Amino acid sequence: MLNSIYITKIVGIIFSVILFCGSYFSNPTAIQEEYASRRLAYQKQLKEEVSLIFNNDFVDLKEYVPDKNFFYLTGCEEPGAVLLLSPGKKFNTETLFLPIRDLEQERWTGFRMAPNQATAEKLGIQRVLSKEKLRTELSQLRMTKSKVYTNLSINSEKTLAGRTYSKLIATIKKWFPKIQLLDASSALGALRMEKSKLELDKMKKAVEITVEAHRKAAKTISSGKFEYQVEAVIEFEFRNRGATRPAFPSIIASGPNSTILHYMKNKRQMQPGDLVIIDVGAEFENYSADLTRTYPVDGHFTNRQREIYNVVLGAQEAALKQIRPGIRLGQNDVIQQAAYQYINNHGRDNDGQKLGRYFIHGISHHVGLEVHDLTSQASTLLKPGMVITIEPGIYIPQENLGIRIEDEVLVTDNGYQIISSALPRDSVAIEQLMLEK
Ligand SMILES: [Mn+2]
Repeated sequence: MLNSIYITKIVGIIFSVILFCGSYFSNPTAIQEEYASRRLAYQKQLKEEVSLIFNNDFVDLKEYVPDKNFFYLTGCEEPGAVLLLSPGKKFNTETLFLPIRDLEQERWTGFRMAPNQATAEKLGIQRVLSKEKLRTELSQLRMTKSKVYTNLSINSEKTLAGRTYSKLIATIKKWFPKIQLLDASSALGALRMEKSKLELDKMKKAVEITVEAHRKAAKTISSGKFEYQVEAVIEFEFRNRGATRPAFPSIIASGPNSTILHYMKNKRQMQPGDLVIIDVGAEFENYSADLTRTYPVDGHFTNRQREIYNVVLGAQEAALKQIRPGIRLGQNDVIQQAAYQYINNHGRDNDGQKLGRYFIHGISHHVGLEVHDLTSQASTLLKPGMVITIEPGIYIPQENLGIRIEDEVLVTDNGYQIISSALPRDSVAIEQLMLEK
């Protein structure tokens, strides 16, 4: 039995430990907790290994975009930051390194976060130190034989972050010659494929903005107008509704351009009888949208255009029916097959040939922080919370006829939900949309 004095002492010690932890992490917000739990989940995947996750840096006057893996783990957009994660058996250490502030430079390029405890509390990250301390911190981890996972691809010169950091990486390799740099993208992809509520809210907002931009575009399209005029209306709508930027170069492809999958010059004058493919997406708080519709420039489809349009729509429906948890998404999967079979068994080209050969791209990709979102190579099965596109298309160059319909779909417990359903898909509804004022 314990003496009551000892009990008082023990209670006292426990109380001070709670107080200490409380001051160390003063009431993390729900958002801070979410980022902290992502870091924990990521570290669990890597077991005992160390990670260095680099953010992009600010380069000259070019538009600054944060690295999406870095953002996913921190919610931080500070240029030039580096996150060091060192999982341990008892305690995980997370340290964010920030560039030393240069007040003279800040007069040109703006305020930067300071490497101190106040920033740590703001971000909900254990420690925030000056980047100068990176070497000391790494040596304390006995890096001489460690593997280090990074978000820079092995061929790092290919990525913006890789180019920005090639000097730092070379320096780290010089400091620790035995270091083995490994690619963290598969571990990150595994986590990023399944979206949280916070992420879904942002993605739905990006979709909502993109739907509104499509609606405005539908009313703008007419023969005599240039593709870039439609692009201007769309991108005005993005920005005016709070999107940061287009998630990818806007595609406004009319007439013969509609048969070119990634046409993005957008400089042709639209002609009577053309179709125009509009494949655009807003980026909202770092999350992308990706929605495609095909409009008749005159406001009404010809019989032939409607015939092919309905084949594409039927293929999209056939693909949608396949979506549920457990279905494999990959090369030649059942979703792709369903769309291909539908296209190949409906309609003909002018030589009487089947149309399968005119469906020349993948039916689907994940969407998220990136428009073609990061995935895990190890796992291709659909799970609830994943968001994918369904985008069949038929492109017949000899008829100047290209049609694509693309929606975003959330995989649910039993099937799917189209999150872009506010935008009409049916050919008659498309014509009505173009008439609205
Ligand atoms: Mn797409």
